[in-house]
Amino acid sequence: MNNTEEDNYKKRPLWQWIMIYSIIGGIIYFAAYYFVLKPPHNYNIPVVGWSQPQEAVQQPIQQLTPMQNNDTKNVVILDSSGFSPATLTIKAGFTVIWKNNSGQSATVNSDPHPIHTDYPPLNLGTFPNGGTLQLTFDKPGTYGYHNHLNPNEKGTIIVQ
Ligand SMILES: [Cu+2]
Repeated sequence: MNNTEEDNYKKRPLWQWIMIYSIIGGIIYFAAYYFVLKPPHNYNIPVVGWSQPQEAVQQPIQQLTPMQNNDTKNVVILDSSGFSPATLTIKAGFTVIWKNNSGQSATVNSDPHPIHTDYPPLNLGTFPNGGTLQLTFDKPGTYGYHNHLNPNEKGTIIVQ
């Protein structure tokens, strides 16, 4: 009896071993995924040895939030009367798009003119008529900017 069982064990064909290991591997993979992903606010906690799937999940979530909420309300239009709306309030993580309808080249630069030092990421440079610029604001604050080529044209982004 023992001999027969041992013989059967040894004679187990390769494809059965492959199946057994595949099933075990699948269960471990699923369990690891399940426990890593289950906590809803766990995405920023590094999990040693599991960085690849975590990044793959993390990135779309971070990118979706501002995109879903942007629509057209975070667009600032520059025309001959200046930036409109002159003051735009957004939430942290949102992206502001500036569109140049002024008929000539313009810039978006951080206050104060002419040194542009308040918030260097706001030094977005020149955009031609019809062009756009954009910037995502991650930190709450009040950000003043102007068109460096016509410094009377001013705007403010308030990030909550
Ligand atoms: Cu300036």
